Amino acid sequence: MFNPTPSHSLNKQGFCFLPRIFRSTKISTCRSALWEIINGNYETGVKPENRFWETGDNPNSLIKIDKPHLCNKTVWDFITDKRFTTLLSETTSSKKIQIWHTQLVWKPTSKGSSGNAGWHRDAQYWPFWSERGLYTAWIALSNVTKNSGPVQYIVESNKWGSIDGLDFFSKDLSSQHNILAKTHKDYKITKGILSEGQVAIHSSLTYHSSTANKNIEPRIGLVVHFCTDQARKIELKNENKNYLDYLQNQKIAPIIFQ
Ligand SMILES: O=C(O)CCC(=O)C(=O)O
Repeated sequence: MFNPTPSHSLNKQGFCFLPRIFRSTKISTCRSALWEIINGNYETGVKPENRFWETGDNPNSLIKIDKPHLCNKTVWDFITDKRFTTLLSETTSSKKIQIWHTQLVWKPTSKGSSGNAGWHRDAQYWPFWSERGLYTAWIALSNVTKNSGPVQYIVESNKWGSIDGLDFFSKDLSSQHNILAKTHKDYKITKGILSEGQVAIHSSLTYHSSTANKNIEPRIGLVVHFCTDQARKIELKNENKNYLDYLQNQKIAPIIFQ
C-alpha cells in the first residue's frame, strides 16, 4: 500500500501536502493536454462546462477552465490514476471517493494583480453540498515556488464560520485582508510550495487564495474536487436544484474508490 506521510494535518489545519506521486513523463503529457484545452481543442469532442478565459484574452490573466477532464482522455486518465485515488482515500480516511468537478488553473507570468485568485472557501460556491466530506486536491503540474503565486491557505480556517465579502474572482487581496482582519486578527498563512507531481489537499471550508506569478514559467495546477461517503446532497428549491443530477453518470463524475 502506498502510504506517504503528509506534511500538515488536513483535519487540524485544514490542508496538507503530500509527497510527489506523478512522474515527469505523465506530468508533461497532461500539461500538453491542458494546453490543447486552453486553445479550444477538445479531443473527446466534449466542451468544458465553463471557460473563464478565451483565445485573445489578456495573456497574463489567470486561466480557469471548468471540467477539463471531459475534454481530453489524457486528463481523464491522469485524475483516475490508481495511486492518486488510493492516496485520496487514505488521506481522508474514506470508504468512497467520487470526483464531481475539476478545474484547470494555469497562471502565466502576472502583470499587477492579473494572476490573483481572491480569498474564498470552496463551500461558498456549493450550496448543494453538505459541509462535511468535501475536499479539493490541487495537483502541481509545474514546480510551484514562493514567487510563482502558490495557493496559500489560512491555517485552521476550516474551523471558522463563513465570512461575507470574499470571492475567488476578486483580485483585490488587500481589501479582502481588511475583511478577514475584522473577524480574525492574527490569522496565519501557509504557502503551498510544491514540486511538480505533488498534491495538496484542502477541506471545502479552508480559506485560500493566490497571488502573482513573478516567474517566467507558468504555474500550472489541475484541481480535483471530490466527495466522500461523508458528503450529503442538500435539497434546494432554486435554479441549482438539479445541478448534481449528473453524479449518476460515471462518464462525468467517476467513482474512483470504493
Ligand atoms: O490555483 C489557484 O490559484 C486557486 C485554486 C483554487 O482556488 C482552488 O484550488 O480551489
